[in-house]
Amino acid sequence: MGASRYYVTTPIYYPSDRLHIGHAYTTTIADSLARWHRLKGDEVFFLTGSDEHGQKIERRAKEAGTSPQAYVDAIVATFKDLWKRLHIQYDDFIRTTEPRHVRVVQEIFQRLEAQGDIYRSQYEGWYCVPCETFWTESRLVDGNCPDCGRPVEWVQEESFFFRLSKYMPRLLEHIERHPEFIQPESRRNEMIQFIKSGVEDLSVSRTTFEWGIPVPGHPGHVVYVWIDALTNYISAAGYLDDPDRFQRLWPADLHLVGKDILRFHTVIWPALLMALDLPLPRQVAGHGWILTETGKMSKSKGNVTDPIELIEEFGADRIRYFLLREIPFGQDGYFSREALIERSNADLSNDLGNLLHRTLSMLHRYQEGVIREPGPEEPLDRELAVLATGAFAAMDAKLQQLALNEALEELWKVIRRGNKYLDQAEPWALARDPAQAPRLARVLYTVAEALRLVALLVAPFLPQTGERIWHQLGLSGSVHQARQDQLRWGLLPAGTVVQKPEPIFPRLERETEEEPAPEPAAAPAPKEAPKAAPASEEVPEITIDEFARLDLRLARVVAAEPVKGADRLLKLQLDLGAETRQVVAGIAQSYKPEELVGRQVVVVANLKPARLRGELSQGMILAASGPDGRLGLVTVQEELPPGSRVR
Ligand code: ME8
Repeated sequence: MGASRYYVTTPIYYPSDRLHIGHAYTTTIADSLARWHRLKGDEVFFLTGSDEHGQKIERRAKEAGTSPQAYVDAIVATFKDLWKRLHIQYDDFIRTTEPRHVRVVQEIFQRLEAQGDIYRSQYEGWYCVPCETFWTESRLVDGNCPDCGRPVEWVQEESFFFRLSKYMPRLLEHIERHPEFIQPESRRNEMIQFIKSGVEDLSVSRTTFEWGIPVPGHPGHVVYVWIDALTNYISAAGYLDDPDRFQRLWPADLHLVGKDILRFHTVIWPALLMALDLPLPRQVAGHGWILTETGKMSKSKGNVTDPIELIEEFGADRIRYFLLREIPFGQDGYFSREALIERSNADLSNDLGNLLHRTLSMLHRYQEGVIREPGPEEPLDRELAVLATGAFAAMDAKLQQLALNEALEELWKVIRRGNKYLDQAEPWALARDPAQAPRLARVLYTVAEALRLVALLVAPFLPQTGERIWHQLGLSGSVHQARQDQLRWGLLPAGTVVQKPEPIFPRLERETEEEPAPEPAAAPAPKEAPKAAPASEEVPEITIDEFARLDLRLARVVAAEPVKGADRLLKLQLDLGAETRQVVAGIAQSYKPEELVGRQVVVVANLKPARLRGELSQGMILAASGPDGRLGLVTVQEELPPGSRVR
């Protein structure tokens, strides 16, 4: 796959207010695609910015008692702060008040006027200030704006018009010839219908406000929103300033927008480009809405979720993962804290975090934290290697269709397979036989190497996570510097010293849970710890049938980690032969997690599941408690398969 150039954009957002999670959604998608193309070795240009002119901002600034420029300066600073916290790595941030942009807009206006594509006429119509949109009488709903429902104003003014209608036949032809131009498919059909229903020329100047780019040669007129805003995509690429650079960058590969502004990008923007004799962008893709229980999130409705608060609480990568994984591109999706917590616990803690933790714990426990020269590869190892090396192409194919959620699903197949691989390869059993050292080295090598690939492939989507896995694996440099050629299997060098495992995604407490059930832990709480073994006569006699109701099973501890905020609890993953279970046990004061991995324990397997500190516990492990509260785990003398019945 040869490297090529990749130019991706987000909308330039209005600095009329702070951004919300909906804006973060568009930008996270663009950032992930940009990072993916960097991994592929492409020359990437990822552009975002701010759309700073217009009547709404003029009014807001006035209300705030400040100048429009000072007003937008302050808000744009919050945009940049948000992008930093969300780890958005843009290559350029264009502000429409910058001279490099103003110059392009004025020159374009003049040129279109000179060639007769912009003409002077009279504009009359109903205008919605918050939406900055004109409406014909017939579109009004009860005399109000059909979009936001608020009152419209009658506006009559001299205005310049762009001959939009003239370009519609050419545009239709383009859309029909390039099925990839408008995504998703359903929106493409909508746009075709819209164009066929008849498009009028477009008013492109205003005399009713001042906060805009002056129309050259016509005092009193300022350029109206769309010519000003849309041209950011070429002004930032060096349209007039740097023709060589522009030549290299234009046309853009992807304009990523919300469905609200898809029409402007697929009707007005292509027509403007045609009038300027410039090639059209390869693709314009409109995504769906992030909704909350009160409907579409929007600044004017006041039901917005502040992404900065969420990032502070959950970390950027959990938010990014949720947005990318939960909502299929083009569809609307609900955002809720509950869903975020659930996604994070299931995919990030249980699958990814657990795989990393198990692998590193065992490398420390059995190999002093060193990746050893591996023994011969067996079919089971090959299977994981093939899946992990195939993931890049599988993900790339999904990303070309903008199916980011499915691309992540492809990667999670590798992660889940990695966990299953460990269960099947049983390194804890190999570790007990010195003759198996080369095999053990192979198993741990295989899973660590799979994790190296996971770090590279997850990094475009979850930049901090990729980096943390990379470092915990003991790899040098930054995962973000690595390129596609690093995705070959077997590049992890023997001799690498891995770091101590540090949980990358501690499980989050669910919020709607009832009070936790009493702990079915092996050990009672220290304050209740018996001073001596209770006398048997205190417990009533039972029959053999009553005893038989207990399903006691032998299990092997495959992973153990502390439970956040509970100093007595450990969360254990137990292999019961036919299944793996999670059990939370109150043994943290007697055992360290790393001491437990590989041990045989006895579990009450038919105990009703309970939640402890938000963690699911499916059973209870047995331990004897000594007079000082010290515990002794119950085990069996012989090596027997996990799942063996204890009676
Ligand atoms: O429209 N769900 O700026 P804007 C998902 N300046 N995405 C959402 C969203 C939601 N609930 N709400 C907003 C403008 N967005 C113009 C653009 S481009 C040349 C000019 C996202 O600040 C989505 O990407 O109103 C939408 O298109 C954009 O924010 C609108 O941002």
